Amino acid sequence: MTTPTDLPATLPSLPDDPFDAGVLTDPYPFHRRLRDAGPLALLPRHNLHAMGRFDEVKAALGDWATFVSGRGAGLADFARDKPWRPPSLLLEADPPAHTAVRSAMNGVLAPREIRALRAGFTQVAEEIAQHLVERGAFDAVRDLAEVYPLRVFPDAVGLPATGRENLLPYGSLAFNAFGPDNELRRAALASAAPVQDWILASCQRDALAPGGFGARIWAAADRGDITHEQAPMLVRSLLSAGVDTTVHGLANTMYALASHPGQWELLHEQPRLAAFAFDEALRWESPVQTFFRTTARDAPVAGAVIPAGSKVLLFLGSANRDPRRWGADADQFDVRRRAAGHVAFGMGIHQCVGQPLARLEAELVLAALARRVRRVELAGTPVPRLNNTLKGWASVPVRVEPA
Ligand code: OVV
Repeated sequence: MTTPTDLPATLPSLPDDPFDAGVLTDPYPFHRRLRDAGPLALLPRHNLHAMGRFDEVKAALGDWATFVSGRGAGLADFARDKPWRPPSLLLEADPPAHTAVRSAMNGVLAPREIRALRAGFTQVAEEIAQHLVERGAFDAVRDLAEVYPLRVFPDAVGLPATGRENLLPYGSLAFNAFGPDNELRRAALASAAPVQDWILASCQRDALAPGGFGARIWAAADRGDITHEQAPMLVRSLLSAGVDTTVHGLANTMYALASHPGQWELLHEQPRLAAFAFDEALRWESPVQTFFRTTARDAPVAGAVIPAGSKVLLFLGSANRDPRRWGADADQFDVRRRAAGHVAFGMGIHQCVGQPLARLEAELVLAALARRVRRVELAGTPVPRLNNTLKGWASVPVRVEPA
């Protein structure tokens, strides 16, 4: 028996806790060490295998039969640990059960359903942009990123008018809950009960206005595409994954642009770059930084084997800055880059089903601002917002110069 001499006898191991406040605030130095340690590493702190390079992260996301989601997309292993809520029928499911459910949701959120929202969403985007430019200085998180999605998304779903203030806390809870039993997760779960009650009630048929995404999910149940028991759970998926993600995506895009005024100038000269600027921002500072999978069988990765039944942490945000994929300037924010192909929305059968909606929101509000604003700059120190999964900002003060 010979062992290849170019392979390490044991996997590289990093002592870091990727969920500690320091790494969550600035994950990029840790990402570099993780990628440079090898294609596969151990994080003994949480008994995890981890991947931070683009090729391996993408391959694992694509291999749903080996890297399963049904045992949870967070640290908890549903084969052993009780989930904090009934598992998602989309995110935390595998084929064959996942297939019909996903197909129904593809229909509900199909590009042509999304296109029908364009005119109404544009009007709100223009109104908000106009108002912000008149103010001259504003907070790109509190006054923009948290405002626009909440003006358009709940109406598109058909949610009740009262209680919408629960949407952001619920998203924050769902994404914190993927992490380990740390302070962030405990604090989120401690105040969850009233928020969860409102969410559950809002997923029921009689709570949802006709014509919205919620009603369309119930209509799919009436047609027999999904069951009536599945319908409220799928509305819940919209409410879990549809708000905080777009808020963080917009906030991160505004942070990227405000901290790179030359990039804003390019966008102002060519507002049709808005969609590309958003993709590049998703790559450069991915709102969803990580997802877990569980190995359903021994999984060969880069000459090593992850044993069956292991929790594997996939660093999407690190894959999106891997110089092996993006070049030596991977850490640079450049709206002219071809950022398509990033894994900020995931990849494969679980790739974000709400992506067309997220893209529409971002494109419209960024273009509305880009046309009206010649120059953007930071007007104060941005304040990070910590979450076990989401990377983003609590505050990004900016000053804008009208065109
Ligand atoms: C937090 C989150 C992300 C993605 C999907 C879901 C939740 C879901 O509930 O399906």
